[in-house]
Amino acid sequence: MNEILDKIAQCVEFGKINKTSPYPPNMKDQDGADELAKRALEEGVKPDEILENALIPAMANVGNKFSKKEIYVPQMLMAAKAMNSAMMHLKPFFLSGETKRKGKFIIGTVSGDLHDIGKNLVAMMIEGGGWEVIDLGVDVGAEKFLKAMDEHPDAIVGLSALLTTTMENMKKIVTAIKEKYSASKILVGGAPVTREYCEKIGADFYSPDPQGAVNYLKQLAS
Ligand code: B1M
Repeated sequence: MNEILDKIAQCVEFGKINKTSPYPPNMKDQDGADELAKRALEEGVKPDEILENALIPAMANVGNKFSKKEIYVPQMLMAAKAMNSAMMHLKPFFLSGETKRKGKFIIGTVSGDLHDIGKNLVAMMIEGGGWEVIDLGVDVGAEKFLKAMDEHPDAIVGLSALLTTTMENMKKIVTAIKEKYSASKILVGGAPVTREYCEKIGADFYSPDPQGAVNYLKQLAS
């Protein structure tokens, strides 16, 4: 069983989606995360074992390498695609409640801002960390965040901002959420955001990269 989990982890870490995908060249014609995850389930491996012992450690390696600048956005996106291809087979078990997730995470890019590449990376790393992600998309205002919080009151919230011009909206959203859900935990990030800004607007945590976000959630869940 360890062998198939190791293979899935390797496919995710190096971005091997399925047998027909040409990337990475040294894994050409080999099964990818897609086929291997399907086979593992058929062989009776539990979905949470695949998540905990293959996808999560692989994505943690990806996150750490990205933080250390050993890999860049394209490699991370390939890893995300490979992870998603495995997740497709696991999701029905999570959605049915048969297998538990660590918690819920609501994420969105703040109102006025349409940048979503960084937000998507954070979302997929957190999903790879075993959380259910509710992705509200881009240009998301306080009202939409509050509506999502009404539906998932114990979710942790993540806000991403890339524009200095609309960064101020992060403050408005944090204030609105904290007014209604004072015990909520809010994580912020994005190129112009800093730890000082996070403290100034009353958010709980700032992470410069996806792995920091995953680590923060892990710490909250333990
Ligand atoms: Co825009 N853009 N853009 N843009 N764009 C920037 C951000 C800019 C710095 C370019 C520049 O002028 N040098 C500049 C902002 C300047 C500023 O505010 N100080 C800018 C501008 C001005 C604009 C427009 C206003 C341009 C115009 O129309 N005149 C316009 C605004 C549209 C709008 O949002 N309303 C605009 C539009 C666009 C495109 C649509 C063309 C496209 C976005 C496509 C998309 O996202 N789907 C785009 C792009 C691609 C960029 C650059 C080139 C790249 C951004 C990116 O994806 N980086 C960017 C310049 C640059 O950064 N070199 C630029 C890669 C991504 C992985 O990094 O998002 O920082 P990042 O995410 C990181 C971390 O920040 C962190 O993790 C990620 C991985 O490490 N992180 C979090 C992010 N969110 C997090 C949340 C967390 C934790 C960590 O917790 C919740």
